[in-house]
Amino acid sequence: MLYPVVNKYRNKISLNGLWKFNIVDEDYDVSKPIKDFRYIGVPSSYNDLFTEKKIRDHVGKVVYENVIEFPKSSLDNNWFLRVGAAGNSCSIYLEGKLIFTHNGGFLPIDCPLPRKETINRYRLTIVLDNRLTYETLPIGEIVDDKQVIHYDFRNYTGIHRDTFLYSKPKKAIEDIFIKTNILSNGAEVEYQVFCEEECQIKLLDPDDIEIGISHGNQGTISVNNPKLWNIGKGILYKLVVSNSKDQYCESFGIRKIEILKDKLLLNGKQVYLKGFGMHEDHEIIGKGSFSALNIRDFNLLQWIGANSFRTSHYPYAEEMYDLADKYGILVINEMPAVGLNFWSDRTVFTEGVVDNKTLEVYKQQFAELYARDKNHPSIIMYSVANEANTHEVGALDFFTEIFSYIRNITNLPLMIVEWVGAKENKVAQLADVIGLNRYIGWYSDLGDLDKVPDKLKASIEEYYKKFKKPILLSEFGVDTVAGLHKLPSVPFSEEYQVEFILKYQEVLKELDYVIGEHIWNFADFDTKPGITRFDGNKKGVFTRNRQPKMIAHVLKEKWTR
Ligand code: GCB
Repeated sequence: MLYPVVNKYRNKISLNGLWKFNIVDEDYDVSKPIKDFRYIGVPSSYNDLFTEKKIRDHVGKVVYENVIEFPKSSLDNNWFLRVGAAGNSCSIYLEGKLIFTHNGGFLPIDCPLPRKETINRYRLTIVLDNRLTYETLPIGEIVDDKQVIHYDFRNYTGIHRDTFLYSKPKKAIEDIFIKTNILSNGAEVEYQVFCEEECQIKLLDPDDIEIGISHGNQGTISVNNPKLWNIGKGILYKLVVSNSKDQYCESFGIRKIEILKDKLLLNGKQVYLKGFGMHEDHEIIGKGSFSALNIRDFNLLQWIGANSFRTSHYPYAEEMYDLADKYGILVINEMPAVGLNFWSDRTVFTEGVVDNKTLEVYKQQFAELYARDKNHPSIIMYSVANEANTHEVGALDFFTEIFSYIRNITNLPLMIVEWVGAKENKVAQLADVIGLNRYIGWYSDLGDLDKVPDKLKASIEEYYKKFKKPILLSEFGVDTVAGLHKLPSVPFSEEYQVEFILKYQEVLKELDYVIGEHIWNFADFDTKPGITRFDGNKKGVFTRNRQPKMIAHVLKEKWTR
């Protein structure tokens, strides 16, 4: 899947801006133009834009309507609607006729538009359904018409990412796969182009100077003295693929990722991950993605000296990976496999709950994720799930199937993020890296940080002894109210957050199979209401508005030393 671009052969027209919107019933009649509506901004979640609870908390369908018009010269090309992401599932109608459906709120919708020669203007309707079930990711349950979710972020809904009409030629360059190999005397770029026509391939160096050329849709181009993509060095090469009817320019980086003897290596050198689990979450726009806000996040990552983040708990907007490529930040790309845990005795991995149907949904979404993200040098690993009930017998079959499916598609290391103890865990042997989420001093032993060293060490060591895999401490953190200071510290104070994180870091320092620390969370974020959530989750190192808490200065000092 290639991102829409504008060039001599291709066009794109933004559909961001105002749309007509409303919450609707099951039997909403799409055949007629929307009558009863209010205006909404795209991209954005709709939940926090209006003043009524009935909209904010709506469970079910909503409708977005707009009128699209094609440019005069458009008949030579095929046209598509691209929605970066809209959740959770969507149905797309042109003049009231269903033309496309999509399941999954975090990956692109790429819908061919069957236009007629004589008609230039069309009514475009997008019906979204925010219900989460066992056949969606994340999974959820509808109980008494209410949405029940077993994970810790808002089920924000809306057209969340950039939305375009775009065109490509009739025999277009459909896709480009790029793989790089670092050799003792240089590097090589292996490429495969999906196109009915034969293409010419030009390789441009980071200064846009042509350094190689090749013909044919599959091949290899050598690079002398390659400049390697690295942390803080977002060095990008380009492949310009062209033929008489089309052209596409795809960026990539030359770098090598390995897991070797419990270490994470980037270009042959050991890397210790410093960073965060993040969320796409902001006031008012919810999960809407905006360049300016994304840039702020990257500037904060750079300022604090982070070298990496996990896209907890779902794939982020394309631009986040583009920025990571450019800033030289490592990304662990997480599937939206969260909620696979009812926090009770109920079994998750069983027929009728998370079963083969869920598995198919998972595979489909991984295929879409890979199709979208395969060429980003910043992506160093895929995280297959967060805090699933991996102690259940059924989890082993489920994840065996998933790991083997993913391994057929990508060579990148795979991580699973765990909450269960090593002894009970039936799945972690499948992974290359084990992510552990630990909250000693918060969800257990609240306020008693003296308990951290022994308990944390024991729980990490237990994993290593049993599975012999490198470990990333993928979550640790405490809710912290910005501005609340206490001496001596108490939970929720900024002092407690500092002491907690320093305590954890002391332990990690001793364990040389730990490949990194990802603090939970980069910034405060909104959650479903709960008595442990005061206006959302406050474990951010930054506030929801992206200003530093005290811990941010401490981390900056340590991470940039
Ligand atoms: C976790 C989850 C994360 C939560 C976090 C918390 O283990 O993976 O989604 O937000 O704990 O703060 O409770």
